[in-house]
Amino acid sequence: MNIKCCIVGLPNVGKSALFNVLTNQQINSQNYPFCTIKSNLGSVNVPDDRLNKLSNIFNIKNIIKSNIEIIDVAGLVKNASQGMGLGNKFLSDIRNTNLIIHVLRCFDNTEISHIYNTVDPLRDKEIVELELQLKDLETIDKRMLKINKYCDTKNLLNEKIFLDKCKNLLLKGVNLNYMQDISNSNLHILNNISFLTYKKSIFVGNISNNNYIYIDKLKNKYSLDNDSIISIDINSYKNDCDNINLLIKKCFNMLNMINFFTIDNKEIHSWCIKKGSTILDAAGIIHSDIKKNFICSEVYSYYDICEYKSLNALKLNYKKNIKGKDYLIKDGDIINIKHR
Ligand SMILES: Nc1nc2c(ncn2[C@@H]2O[C@H](COP(=O)(O)OP(=O)(O)OP(=O)(O)O)[C@@H](O)[C@H]2O)c(=O)[nH]1
Ligand SMILES: [Mg+2]
Repeated sequence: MNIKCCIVGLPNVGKSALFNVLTNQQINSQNYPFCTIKSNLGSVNVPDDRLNKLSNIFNIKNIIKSNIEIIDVAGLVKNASQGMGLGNKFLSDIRNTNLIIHVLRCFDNTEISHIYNTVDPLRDKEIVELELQLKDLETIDKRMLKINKYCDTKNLLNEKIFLDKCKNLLLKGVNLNYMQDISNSNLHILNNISFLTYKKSIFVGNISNNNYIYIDKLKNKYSLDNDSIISIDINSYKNDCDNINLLIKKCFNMLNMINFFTIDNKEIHSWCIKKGSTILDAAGIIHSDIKKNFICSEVYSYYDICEYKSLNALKLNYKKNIKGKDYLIKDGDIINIKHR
């Protein structure tokens, strides 16, 4: 399953620097705004200590980790929606992603320029969010025009009512992901339209010298908990490896993803899947033919494997489970699907 995250923020806040750290690439990251003029693509492995443990137990060196695609989007500025800066054409790069990593400059350094001259991540956050909200308003207006043309069916009428509600929220400066108790049919609309402010987001405060003053301000003003904001010293990331790994894990968890594993003679393969998926969904992620011809699956828990150290010992101790297609995959399940 492909997970895509995009890195957004004002120009020159360290987005490409973060992209390089995450993806191990060397794209241009320079001290001037709009250094990035077209989106960059890369990917990062999801760190998972369990894979090394499985590798030792089964004596298999080849590990295939699950990964997340990362897109480094060009910097957004105030009035990008009216064409300022590089305009808002890059917002379409965000549309196809699952999660927004919003980088905020949280370090003082007069040598690194800031497009608005002062360091103020609270203001910066609101500028970028406003541009995303304006894009969503534009999307709603376009959709409303279409609906008004054909608004004789009940479904479209419901959609119109819901979109009006969304519009009112956006006009008040509220992101659509603040909405609670959304009915299934409205969820369907939100997902179909793929609103930018409905996407999950995580903030990265780019700090230096262990100065958390701006992070604290952000946390206080917006009631952000440790799952929604993380501070990283992007420039000295070698000292900040833990936080980089933490960021990847947080993105993964925020999207409600879990891992399951397959093991054969040659390799240990980690796959990711949405929490609440069935083993049949898992089969489809491995190969559509395996899903089509699914019979049943052996399922072992990671913890049992760590305790008993071999599949044979698990079988002897009745720790092998045979599950049918409706079994809900758990994080860390090791599966061996039988198919025709
Ligand atoms: N001192 C310091 N400089 C940083 C830090 N992070 C990034 N920089 C510098 O800030 C400048 C901008 O970084 P980029 O990664 O190019 O910024 P960007 O957000 O991609 O900018 P655009 O592509 O223009 O939108 C570079 O010179 C980086 O070396 C940091 O944590 N501390
Ligand atoms: Mg850049």
